[in-house]
Formats: sequence, structure tokens, C-alpha cells
Amino acid sequence: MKILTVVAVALVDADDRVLIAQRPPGKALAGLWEFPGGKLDPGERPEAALIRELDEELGIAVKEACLAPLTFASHAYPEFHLLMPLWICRRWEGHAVPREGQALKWVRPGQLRDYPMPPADAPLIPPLIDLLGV
Ligand code: 9L3
Ligand code: MG
Repeated sequence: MKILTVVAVALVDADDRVLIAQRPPGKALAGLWEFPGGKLDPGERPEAALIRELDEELGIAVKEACLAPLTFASHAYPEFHLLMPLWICRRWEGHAVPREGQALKWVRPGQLRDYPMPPADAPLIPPLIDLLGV
């Protein structure tokens, strides 16, 4: 089975709210809320891919030193196996804005369950609640 690496981040604001983005119409899993991130380009380091995705999708600049590994998701889709490391980040430059037509929401960890997520993302919620509280 093909293993696909996708990188993702929990951006956390000063009130311990986490940013989720709604996948736009036309994409796979459209309408579901996810932690921002995406696929690696060929030969790209995971951290570099995440920094690039955050610039492209949200217009924010993240320094690699401000990314801390938190947990990972491992999920079998019918066509591939998704392995998704999740970093946590509390410091970045700029204001997160939807650059790809996606809706954005800052949500308390205890409220994340109210937003339908891709199956790979939902198991990432309990570690965030453990770390940040509800
Ligand atoms: N995916 C799941 N949860 C996420 C992200 C960023 C991505 N938090 C899944 C959706 C797709 C695959 O990873 O199946 C690749 O993502 P994209 O390149 O379509 O955004
Ligand atoms: Mg993406």
C-alpha cells in the first residue's frame, strides 16, 4: 500500500484556541474541517513543506524553531495510507487569512468535536485537549 505523508499543524492563539480550515468545494473531503497543512513536494523536508503550506494557505510566516512535534495520525484510506505528523505552533508572523477560499475558525479544543473532520484528523483532538484543556 502506498504511504502518503501529509504534514499538519495545530496553530494555537493566546486564548488556547486552535485554527481549523474547511476544505473547499471541489477538493477531496470538501466541507470537512481540518488542521491546516498538506502534501510534501518531491524531495521536500516535512518542516519546509509545512512552512510553505502555511504561507500559501494562510499567509503567515512560521519559523522552523517555532514548530514543536505533538503527535501524529495514521489512517487507512481505500487508495493509500495517510501518515500525518502534527506540529504545534504558538508563534508566527502575520494574520491568518483564507488564501484559498477556505473558511477558517478558531476553536477551543473541547469544541473541535462540533466540526465534522476527515477521519484522519479526529484522533488528533484528545492530545490537544490533554495539552490545552477544553
Ligand atoms: N488530509 C487530512 N487532514 C489534513 C490534511 C492537511 C490533509 N489535516 C488529507 C486529505 C487528502 C490528503 O490528506 O486525502 C492530502 O491533502 P490535500 O493535499 O488534498 O489537502
Ligand atoms: Mg492543504
